[in-house]
Amino acid sequence: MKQPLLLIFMYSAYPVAGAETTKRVTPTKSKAPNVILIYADDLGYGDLQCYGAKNVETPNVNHLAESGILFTNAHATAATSTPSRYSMLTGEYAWRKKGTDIATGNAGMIIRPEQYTMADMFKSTGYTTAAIGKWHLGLGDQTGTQDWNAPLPCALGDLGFDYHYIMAATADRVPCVFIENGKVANYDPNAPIEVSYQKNFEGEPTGQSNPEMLYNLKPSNGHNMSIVNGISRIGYMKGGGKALWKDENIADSLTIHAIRFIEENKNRPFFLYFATNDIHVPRFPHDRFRGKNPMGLRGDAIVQFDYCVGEILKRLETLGLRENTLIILSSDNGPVVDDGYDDKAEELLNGHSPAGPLRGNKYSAFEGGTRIPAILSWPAEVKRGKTSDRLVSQVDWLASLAALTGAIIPKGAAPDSYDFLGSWLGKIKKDRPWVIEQSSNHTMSIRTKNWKYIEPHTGPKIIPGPKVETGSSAEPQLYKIDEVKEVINYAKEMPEKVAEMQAILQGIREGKKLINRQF
Ligand code: NG6
Ligand code: CA
Repeated sequence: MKQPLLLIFMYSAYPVAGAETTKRVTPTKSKAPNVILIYADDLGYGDLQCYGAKNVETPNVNHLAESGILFTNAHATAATSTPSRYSMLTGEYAWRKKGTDIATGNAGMIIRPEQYTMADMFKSTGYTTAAIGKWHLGLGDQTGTQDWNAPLPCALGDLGFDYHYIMAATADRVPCVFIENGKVANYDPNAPIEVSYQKNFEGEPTGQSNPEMLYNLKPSNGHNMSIVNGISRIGYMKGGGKALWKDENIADSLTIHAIRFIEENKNRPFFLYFATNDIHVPRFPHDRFRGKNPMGLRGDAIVQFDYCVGEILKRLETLGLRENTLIILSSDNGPVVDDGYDDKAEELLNGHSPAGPLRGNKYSAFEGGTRIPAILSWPAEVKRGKTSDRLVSQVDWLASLAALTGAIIPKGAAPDSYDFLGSWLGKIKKDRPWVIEQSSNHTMSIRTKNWKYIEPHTGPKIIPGPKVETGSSAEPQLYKIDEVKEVINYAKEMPEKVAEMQAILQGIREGKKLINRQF
């Protein structure tokens, strides 16, 4: 049985191996805070009211932001889910590791059991840990070999999570069942599950062969394979029976499990990775969130996301845990409008700009792909009502939170994660010297506080389905951040700046430690 943390909590007093040490921050009087990471999917820089959205109300997220710090210059490491989550949970850039692009639902576990994760870090200092929601980092030993009717040979329990209740990949990828502690939740022995990303199972309808069965949502691009709950998906599956999810209940189901985990651990420090399905496609929120904004299903999914945040805050409050719970709310990558289902998201934007003033969306090397909303709230220690334009990256959460808990990161683990706890808590005015971003076609960018350099890449300029600008160009691109929209390319005019940015990027590729250890 795990014991509550007994140490007097002084996050600055512990050296963090494998990561940088921040300037000493005033030791806190609080005992180890609970940590909740609310990680939205495809939520853009302009999608929340507190970030300027006009067409949708997000009172709970606004309230969270008012209770802490709203970051205007926070970055995911990649413009799609799998690499972004990989980097965030391991503290290693995904581009250092093969097989970290958008994963299928039958991908083998991408983070290997021997790797160090954020959950391992929390566990090492006595926290109880859980992952609830979208996973998208593979399960089981090897791609395509999983037997979904038996306990999986490796799952999140091997990555430091004491409890998990997850979707294997995304809601638009089979298998459409929740996995609880390595087994299909609510397993139906009368409907054995088979999954293939190669070919359909005989006699099973697909979106392509039986479009008349798509009573909930039709695809606009791809997504025409197995049909579950009147929605066709990517990949083929058979069976599932009563274990199959209903899209309209996913948010409730995840929230209920998250709240149950909080309740069960109210007397000891816990870490909860709450990765919502919202606002990824297929957007099919519950009826009670429908029609509350002019943007149709995409807006409704934002409203549903906000509700889930509210439920968690409410429960923390009634349990008396809110003061000493550190919550970070963010998103895995930038927004997308039409991501493959005919949900009228584009037609109904009504002037809304999902990426706010930024150029580019999900998938893109432009800022909209990776500059994301980020809010930190910890009433016991962090002043309320602040906005921060510190340049910060999600890859640093691991080392920063390790500095907070006093965890020692083993040598060689989390090589790209640095301790910027002071910046995240608003106690030190320090920018990360640079952040690295990876687009969906692996165009690499480096962004400092004032400049952004995008490496030359010969890929197409537009992804046709979602009509997203990739940001790729055969020419080097250099943009001034204070111009907000990346439009005027200064690369030709400023070759020294280009060379300087290239040199940093090259150094990082080679694994050099380029951040000064003392701030
Ligand atoms: C794309 C899917 C898109 C989405 C994305 C992953 C098509 C046409 N598009 O391939 O719908 O699932 O992968 O999104 O299939 S992510 O946020 O999980 O990275
Ligand atoms: Ca995503």
